[in-house]
Amino acid sequence: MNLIIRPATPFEGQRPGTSGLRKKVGVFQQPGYLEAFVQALFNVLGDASGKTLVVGGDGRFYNRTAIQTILRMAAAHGYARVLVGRGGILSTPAMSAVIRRRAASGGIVLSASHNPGGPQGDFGIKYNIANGGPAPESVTEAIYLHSREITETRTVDSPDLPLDALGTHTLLGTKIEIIDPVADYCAVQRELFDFDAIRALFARGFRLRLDTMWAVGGPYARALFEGELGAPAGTVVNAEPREDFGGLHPDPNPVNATDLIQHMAAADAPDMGAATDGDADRNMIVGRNFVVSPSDSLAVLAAHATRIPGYAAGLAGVARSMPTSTAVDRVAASLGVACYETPTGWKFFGNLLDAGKVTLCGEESYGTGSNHIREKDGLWAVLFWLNLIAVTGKSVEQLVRELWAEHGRCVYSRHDYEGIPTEQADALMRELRAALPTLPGTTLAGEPVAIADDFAYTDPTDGSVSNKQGVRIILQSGSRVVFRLSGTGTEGATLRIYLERHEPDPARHDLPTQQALAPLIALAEQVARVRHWTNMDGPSVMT
Ligand code: VG1
Ligand code: CO
Repeated sequence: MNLIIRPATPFEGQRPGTSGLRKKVGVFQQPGYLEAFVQALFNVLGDASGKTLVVGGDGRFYNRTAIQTILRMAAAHGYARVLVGRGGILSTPAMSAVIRRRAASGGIVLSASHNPGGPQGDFGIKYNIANGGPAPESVTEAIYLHSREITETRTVDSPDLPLDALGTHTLLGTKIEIIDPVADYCAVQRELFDFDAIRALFARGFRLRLDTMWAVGGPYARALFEGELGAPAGTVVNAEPREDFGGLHPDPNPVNATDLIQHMAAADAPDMGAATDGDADRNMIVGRNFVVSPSDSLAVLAAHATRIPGYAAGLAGVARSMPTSTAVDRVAASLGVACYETPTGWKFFGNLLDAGKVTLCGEESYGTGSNHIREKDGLWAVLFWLNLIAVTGKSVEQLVRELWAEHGRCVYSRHDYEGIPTEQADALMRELRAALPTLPGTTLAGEPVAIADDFAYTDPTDGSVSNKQGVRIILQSGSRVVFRLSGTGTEGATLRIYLERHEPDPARHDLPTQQALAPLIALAEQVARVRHWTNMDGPSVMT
């Protein structure tokens, strides 16, 4: 077996976005494309001797090919050990768990998460650091800069390794271990939740429908819920990971998980429904004919955290991404703990978690998690809800309604305008940013504008600054509209408009969300000329 050094030329646009580098599969299939990015990563990471790397992905099309390429390159780079999930499988939270439990120096996740898969779909790659979390911007920017200066890539001339059986192989001097992809993950969950209480809940006939959307969550959910926790077979549906996610969009929201929503609205609906995304880090929680908004879910978990063994000592603090609703802020205030507001993307929670400043964190995009790992964790959220239901005897809907009764309801919606020509989307944001200084003090949606700015974040632990993280228009009452462009798409631009209004009056908690937000929707149109720039009559997705 020999080391091979190949001359290489840089590819355009290998800048990681909100969560790694995501492109159409065809882009990754270009000869040398993946190699150039991985070499840039290894160049940034430097000396690998004595170090352990973890590799795995969500099983989508191109996962296996990419993993074989990466294993050869990791050997050429001199890693002591590489751990690979059997079949090339590791959900994003499982990757985080493996890195932490096995003291690895980092891991490479192959996933485009909630983006569609298959030969015509998307592929992605992301690096996680030794704490188990996504690399911070300083690292992702360094990778991008190196990708522009690549002159050679290094690999070894070895045949593909058998990924489907546990075992150990040697490539050059590197030990490659094929590991059980679910064991470490399940061990982490066992330390946090009262499995006996959840087991007893299922034994009493509680019915859960858990839709893993033909994605990587399936094997984890089967092992945990139908295996250890005794839920009846068939609790987990769409559980066999497929390379194309069954041709569906593995994004657990009411628009894409329509099958689950229908089941939960039926006369014989189960007690609780849940869904996870492509790489199983997102979750949607549904009660009987009752969809829980992700921001409310985070707030409910925070409010009741001490009922869960892993959080019995209380919360150090909480964090949410800026566009996420302020429901959790209200809970944090009543608990007397700090609430941090970060830019979009899980990488911004890592430092806060490492510093012990926060215990729970979450995003409006169906992401919830805690200090148990450094990624959001879809099945963790399902376990948390089940544990809460088991110990409180309350339904999903009751738990949310109690939150609203105590703190008021943060009525919330996100409007996505997908596939806009990039120039048009940039022009909208430019015009909006230019108008910001003129807005404070003016009246919009019948209220004075209190703040109109572009969100900037200074990390409280390392002082790093992230600018231009989303335009916010906040009215005197706290109602707000936020505009930002997605950093995970692969075609054109996606404009996200986030709308939030606090409703203290319980008599108005059941107003249809879009109706309750109508004045803010009109405000968005007025200040950003959304129809003009997008050339669309309305959002392509509303969640
Ligand atoms: C989206 C979400 C963001 C999330 C990110 C990764 O990013 O808005 O909250 O962290 O996806 O989630 P953007 O830039 O498209 O708005 V996942 O589950 O795709 O890794
Ligand atoms: Co995901």
